Amino acid sequence: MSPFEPSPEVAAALQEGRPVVALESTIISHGLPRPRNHEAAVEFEEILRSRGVTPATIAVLDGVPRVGLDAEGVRRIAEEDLAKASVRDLPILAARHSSGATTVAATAFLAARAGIRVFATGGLGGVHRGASSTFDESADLSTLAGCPVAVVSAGVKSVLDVPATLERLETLSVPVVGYRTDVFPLFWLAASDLPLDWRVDSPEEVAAILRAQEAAADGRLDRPGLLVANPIPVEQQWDPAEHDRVLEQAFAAAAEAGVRGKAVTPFLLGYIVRASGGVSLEVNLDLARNNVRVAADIAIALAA
Ligand code: PSU
Ligand code: MN
Repeated sequence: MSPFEPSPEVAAALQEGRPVVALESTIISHGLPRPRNHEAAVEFEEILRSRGVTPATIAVLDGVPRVGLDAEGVRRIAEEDLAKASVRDLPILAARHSSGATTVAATAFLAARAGIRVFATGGLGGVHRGASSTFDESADLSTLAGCPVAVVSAGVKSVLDVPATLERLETLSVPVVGYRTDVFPLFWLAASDLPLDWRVDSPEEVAAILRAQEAAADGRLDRPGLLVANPIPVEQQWDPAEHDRVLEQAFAAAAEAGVRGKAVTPFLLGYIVRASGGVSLEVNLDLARNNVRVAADIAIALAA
C-alpha cells in the first residue's frame, strides 16, 4: 500500500509544478461546529481554486492517507465523527482501515512527503498552559522541526502558553516570520506583546526563504519547515476585553470538567464559541480565510 494517496488533481498539479496548498482536517472535524465546518471546508478550497491554486485537503479515509479530497471526502471529514489523528496515529489508522482527521502535525507530515511546500491552517498547536507539570505540548511543534512545509497560521491560540511556544520553536530550530507584522499574533487577536526577530512583507520574500532552506538542506527532506505568523486584520479581531473574559470562563470550565490531553483544544474551542455567542467563531473563520489567501499567494510565488 502506498503511504499516501494524492488525488488525481493534486498529483497533476504537483507534476506540472503548479501551486498547491495543503489544508488540515482537524480544524474541520474538531475545531469548528457543524454545519459551519462543512461550509468552511468547501469555502477554503474555493478560495484557493479562485486563485488558480490546487487545494489539497488532507485526511485519513478508511486507512488511506488522502492528499486532496473529492466532495464526498470533504463531506465525510465534516459530518463523520472522526478520530483526531496526529503523526503517531497514522499507521494505526492504516492497520485498522480507520478514518481520522489530521492535525497540523499529521497534515504537515503528509504534505511534505507528497511534495507540497505550503499549508494553511487556523492556529498552530503549541505548549499548553501548565505544561511544566502536564508535559502537554502539541506534536505540531516537534513535527514542524522535521517537515519542510511553510505553515501559515494566525499565531497560536491565546489559550496556550504563547511565550513558551515561541521558546520551543526556537529550541527546535523552526524559523518564525511575521507576515506584515513585528509581533506574534494571538489567533483571535492581531497582536501579542511578543516581538519577532523577522518580518516579511510579501509572498515573494517567503518563497525566497523556502528556496534558501531547500538549498541549505542538500536534498534532505527531514529538515525544518517555516512558521508564517499571519495576523487577522485588526478591524476583524475579537474585542480584547471580551476575549479575556470568555477565556477565563473557558479555563474554569475545563478545570471543572477535568478535561485533559488531546481533548483540551476541542473542549476550549467549543466552549469559547458558545460563551462568545458565536463571535469567536466568526473571527476564527475570518482568520482562517485570511491564512488561506496568504498561503495561496506564497504557493503562487514559489511556483513562479
Ligand atoms: N487550533 C485551532 N483550531 C484547531 C486546532 C488548533 O484554532 O482545530 C487543532 C489543529 O489541528 C492542531 C491541533 O494541530 O488542534 C493541536 O492539538 P493538540 O494540542 O492536541 O496537539
Ligand atoms: Mn496535547
